[in-house]
Amino acid sequence: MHRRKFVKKGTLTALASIVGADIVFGKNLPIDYKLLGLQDPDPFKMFNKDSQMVVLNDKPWNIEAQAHLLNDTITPNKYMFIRNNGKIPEDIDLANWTITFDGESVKQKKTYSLDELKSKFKQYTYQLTLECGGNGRSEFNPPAKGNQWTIGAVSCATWTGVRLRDVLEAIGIKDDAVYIGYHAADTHLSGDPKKEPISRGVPMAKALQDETLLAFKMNGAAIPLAHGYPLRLVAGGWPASASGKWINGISVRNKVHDGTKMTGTAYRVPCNAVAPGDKVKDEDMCIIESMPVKSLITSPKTGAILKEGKSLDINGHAWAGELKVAKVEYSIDFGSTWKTCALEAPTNRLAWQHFSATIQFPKKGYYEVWAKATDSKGIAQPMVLPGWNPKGYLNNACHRIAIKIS
Ligand SMILES: Nc1nc2c(c(=O)[nH]1)N[C@H]1C(S)=C(S)[C@@H](COP(=O)(O)O)O[C@H]1N2
Ligand SMILES: [Mo]
Repeated sequence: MHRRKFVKKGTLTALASIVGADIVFGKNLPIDYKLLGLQDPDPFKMFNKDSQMVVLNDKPWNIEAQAHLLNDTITPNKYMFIRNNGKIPEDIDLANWTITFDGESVKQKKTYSLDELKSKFKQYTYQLTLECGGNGRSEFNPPAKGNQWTIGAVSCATWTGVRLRDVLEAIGIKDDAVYIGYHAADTHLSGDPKKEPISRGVPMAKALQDETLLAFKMNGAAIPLAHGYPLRLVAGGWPASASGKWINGISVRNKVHDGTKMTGTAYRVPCNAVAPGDKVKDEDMCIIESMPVKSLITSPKTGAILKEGKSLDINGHAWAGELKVAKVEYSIDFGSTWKTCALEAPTNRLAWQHFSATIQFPKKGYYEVWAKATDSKGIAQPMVLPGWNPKGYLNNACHRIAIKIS
């Protein structure tokens, strides 16, 4: 007779503590059996996310919000999207964390500990919009490879830290400085320690803006691990890929930074519009800088049902990269006519702006509420998909929700 091997008692006790309960019939388990409760780590628990968040990928972890989850003025961690290119660093040694400034264009190489950064430089807090360049990618046709973000790869939390500018001025940068590039502690999916999952950056003008921070707090507390603990670059209004998480180095470059995902087609769009599906040469692709104007209706949730005669309050946010949002309008007749929403000023530059409106519907039936923001230069969101591009970036088409009046 075939003899099966069973799990040992010590192993069972250990397993029980991981699944969080006594494994009642554990003695019947074959030795190589994998308990269902152990197979998949629960990302919502692991990252303190709301269970309505949507997991797009687990290797690496990429998780997005839904529109109605983003209703808060300041995005709490539980509703903040996660975008990773590599593996989240483990075993972070806070006491020994350092950041080194180097590159062709620093006067001398310099390393700071976190305590030094915090004590030597003045601290600032800003609310900053971070939107993934690929937010909205799922709608492009022909489709683009990569995480199929719908609308949920945007957040606007408060970030506290020191100004990158103050640190660069203390170190001294040469006149030929053109760009900064970040280096970080996350590891490449291949496991190759020499490869960086991502190492992007921004031109000096953006690096030296008041709001560009080396941040160590998010929403008043230590930055959650998935969002860059213990130190993160935050460059609001630009594709969030420029905001390096877990950073331990900044290189001041005398040319456009050429780190991983700065070159080729990554975070670039055709310099001139192309037809959907066209091949574009690398040299005809331009780096994405300020993000385009966009808005999101965060309340009510799409599909809301309302009694006839009742008015509907809508709420949402609008943002426009480096620019301010000048107006937000809504339409209930598929874009034929538009009415103005109330629009608040941003808390500070590069923070999203809150809008609201009270809507009356003429009679029973199915409606869609569309929202359209216009930036301070008069550029509005398109109602249909904007320019197709090979990697599916910068979809800022109008957001829509369905409403039924019964
Ligand atoms: N070190 C490091 N920084 C990173 C990334 C990364 O993979 N590694 N992803 C970038 C991208 S593409 C985005 S959209 C944002 C996402 O920030 P979040 O996960 O805090 O929302 O982080 C950016 N910074
Ligand atoms: Mo991103």
